[in-house]
Amino acid sequence: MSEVRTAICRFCHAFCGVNVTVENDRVVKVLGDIDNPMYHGYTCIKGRQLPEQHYHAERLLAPQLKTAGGHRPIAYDKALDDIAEKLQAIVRRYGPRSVAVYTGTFSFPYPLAKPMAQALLNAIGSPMLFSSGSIDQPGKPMAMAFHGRWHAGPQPFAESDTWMLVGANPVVSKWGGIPQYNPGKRLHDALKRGMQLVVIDPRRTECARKAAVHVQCKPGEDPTILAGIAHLIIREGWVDTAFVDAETAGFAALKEAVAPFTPEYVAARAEVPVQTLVEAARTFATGTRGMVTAGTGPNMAPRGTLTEYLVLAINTLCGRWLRAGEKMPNPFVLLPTRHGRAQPEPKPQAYGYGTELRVRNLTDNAGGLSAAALADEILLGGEGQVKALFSVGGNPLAAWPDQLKTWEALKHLELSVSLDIKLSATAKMSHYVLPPKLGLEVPGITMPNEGVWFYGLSTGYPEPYAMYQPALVPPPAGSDLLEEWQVFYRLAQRMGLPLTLNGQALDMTNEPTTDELFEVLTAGSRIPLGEVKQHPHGHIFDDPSICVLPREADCEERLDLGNAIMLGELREVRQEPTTGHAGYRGEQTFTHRLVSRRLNDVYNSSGRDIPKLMKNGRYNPAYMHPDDLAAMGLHAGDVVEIASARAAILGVVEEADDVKPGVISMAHSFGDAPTEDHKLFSIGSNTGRLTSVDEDYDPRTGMPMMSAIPVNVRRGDQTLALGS
Ligand SMILES: Nc1nc2c(c(=O)[nH]1)N[C@H]1C(S)=C(S)[C@@H](COP(=O)(O)OP(=O)(O)OC[C@H]3O[C@@H](n4cnc5c(=O)[nH]c(N)nc54)[C@H](O)[C@@H]3O)O[C@H]1N2
Ligand SMILES: Nc1nc2c(c(=O)[nH]1)N[C@H]1C(S)=C(S)[C@@H](COP(=O)(O)OP(=O)(O)OC[C@H]3O[C@@H](n4cnc5c(=O)[nH]c(N)nc54)[C@H](O)[C@@H]3O)O[C@H]1N2
Ligand code: SF4
Ligand SMILES: [Mo]
Repeated sequence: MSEVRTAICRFCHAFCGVNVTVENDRVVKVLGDIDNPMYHGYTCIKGRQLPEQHYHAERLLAPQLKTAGGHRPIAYDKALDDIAEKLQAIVRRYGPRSVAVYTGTFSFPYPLAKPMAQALLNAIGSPMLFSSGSIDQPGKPMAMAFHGRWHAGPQPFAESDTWMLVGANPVVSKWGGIPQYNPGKRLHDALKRGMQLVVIDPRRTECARKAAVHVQCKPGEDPTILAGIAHLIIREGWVDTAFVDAETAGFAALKEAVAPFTPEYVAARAEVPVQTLVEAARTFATGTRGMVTAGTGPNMAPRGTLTEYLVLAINTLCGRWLRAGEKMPNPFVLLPTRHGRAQPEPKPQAYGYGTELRVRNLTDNAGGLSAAALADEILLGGEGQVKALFSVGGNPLAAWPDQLKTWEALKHLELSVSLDIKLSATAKMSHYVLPPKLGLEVPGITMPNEGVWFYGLSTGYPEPYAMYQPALVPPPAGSDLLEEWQVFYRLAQRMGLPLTLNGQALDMTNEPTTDELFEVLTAGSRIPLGEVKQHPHGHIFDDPSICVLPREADCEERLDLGNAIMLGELREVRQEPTTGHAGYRGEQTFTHRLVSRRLNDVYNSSGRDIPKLMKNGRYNPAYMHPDDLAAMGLHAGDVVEIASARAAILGVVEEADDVKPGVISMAHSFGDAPTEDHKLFSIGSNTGRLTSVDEDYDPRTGMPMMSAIPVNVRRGDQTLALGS
């Protein structure tokens, strides 16, 4: 029997609405759902591989215990008994803080995973919850805390006539800037309407090719470029003075701080023509509606927080925030109603509160506890040392910065547990690997993409869309699997600890169902979950009556254009050398800068083992401009050594005329432990190894330099091309 059901693709965070063909309890085909009102039938090549992902030969179908002879299957009940006992012993011996949880990319699609892990940590009394968001774009919430959040939010993409993307490529990444739900169509429609797009990126990306102005800059110069754009906006009189006068403080300080960033200075330093820079500023500022948004590139380059702050400042200078009476684009569906107000929110404390980490004076901060400090927390002896680590849908050895340190740290743990579908680079090092059920085997809701609203300037769904998906197929026959949340619930049961979810105490005797917990998670939602369930293709729960409310009479908040910390950093930027590749430290010179990027066919470290996603190769090429290759006598396929101040990796060069000369563009989360480096051609190499968590980092978020990394390139060991 064959039937077609609708589902939420959870291969990535974009959650496309898809049609799934099920035969004899197995998924056989996945295509886009043309009747879905948010995605309109879109899928990408990854999503169409959900059957291959679900029935992959290397998918773990039972928990694994690490033994001297490798990982061996073990029953879930037994694994959880053992882990609970070990956890209790560790807490008794070293205290609650010795237990840490890291939630990675694949905790996002399963919205109960992180809150349940958090609930267990709370019950144990450990504050040590870290997420991949802290090594992604922690500068976004940090800058928002400095500048202030406009309660009603930004102007929507669909109504804008101009837009600026700074180091983001949403058409491929399906992440911020253009709403990430079929972004290609949204961009196409916007350009047809006449939108003028500006892209600032060292690579002529898929988005840059559609831009009216592409600023193909030297990487790492975003604070300089954005200060230059703010300078032009002020100098040319493009400021929305009514808005700035009424809603902001600190304009004079900003004006003074950007004054030295003349177009000539910026253009020379960022290696772009003066005219292009002026055009970029003019195109954005003389449009009537639209936002500047930044992506991972500049957020991972030095001073990501400052970049995000200047992004906010430019939007504010141009008054690009929703005003009273305008329709709220998305008043939420599965979250409580958002009645936007045309006023700034009170600014939260940005950093310096809550848990203190034991290294680099880091504290809790708006961007969350820094996962970049977790390796040190494991390695550094003394009170509070982390002894047990759970990785939930993450791959620290592949994804964390400073891979050599991470490698040492993971070897150091007394208890390491990976919740993963396969023996990833990290799982291979873990004492226990606990495999979960996958997306089509468990219920799902689109709520996480509503929550994206709170992440910096991102908006999540541009309209009040929601969808629920029931479990569609059973997990493979004979498997022994649990959902991620169940692992934490059952550990708590075994440890006799009570758990609280969304303020509600859970029944610790009779295990609730996922659907019951979804009800707890969505309590108070604008639309009841039960109503969302009535719409198998997803639905836009529009309510045109929900409009932006006026400023409250007693509101005294103002957006801060003159934050002293940020403008102090900007003055430091102006003191830096303007040529070469000296990086944060300035004591060495380098030939190139290595930048981050996403590849369409893989998702961080996922997908590289699925045949249709491997057709472009299994490694992460080191993309370089043909002139750079010619100058070094290199050809596509040659092995190079790429050396930063921290370490060296090997790469396989690929010719790419869309990359600016002097730049190497390379994807992250490839490779494995250093002992596997000879497999370069089948596993790629790890750019995280080039970064240093304790030399080049943001002092408040702990975010290390993970893009625009100064490196030297030279010919490497060509025999590897034969070996792997
Ligand atoms: N140098 C450098 N480093 C970077 C970046 C960069 O650009 N450059 N990017 C950073 C960013 S933005 C991020 S978000 C992080 C990502 O950091 P991580 O999230 O730690 O890394 P991933 O590779 O996404 O790990 C996801 C893991 O989840 C597993 N998995 C797949 N499906 C499921 C599932 O359904 N359930 C569970 N439990 N597990 C599953 C996969 O097998 C994989 O091992 O990396 C960061 N690191
Ligand atoms: N197919 C696919 N999709 C993904 C992922 C994936 O691995 N594959 N990863 C997911 C994750 S975890 C995230 S966080 C999002 C990220 O989503 P995006 O932020 O859109 O990430 P990228 O596509 O890497 O775009 C970053 C851009 O920044 C540019 N860049 C690098 N350094 C600099 C710099 O110093 N300055 C400037 N101006 N630009 C710079 C790069 O050339 C690149 O084009 O994507 C998600 N989506
Ligand atoms: S973009 Fe691709 S992988 Fe991501 S949800 Fe959509 S179909 Fe799935
Ligand atoms: Mo990310």
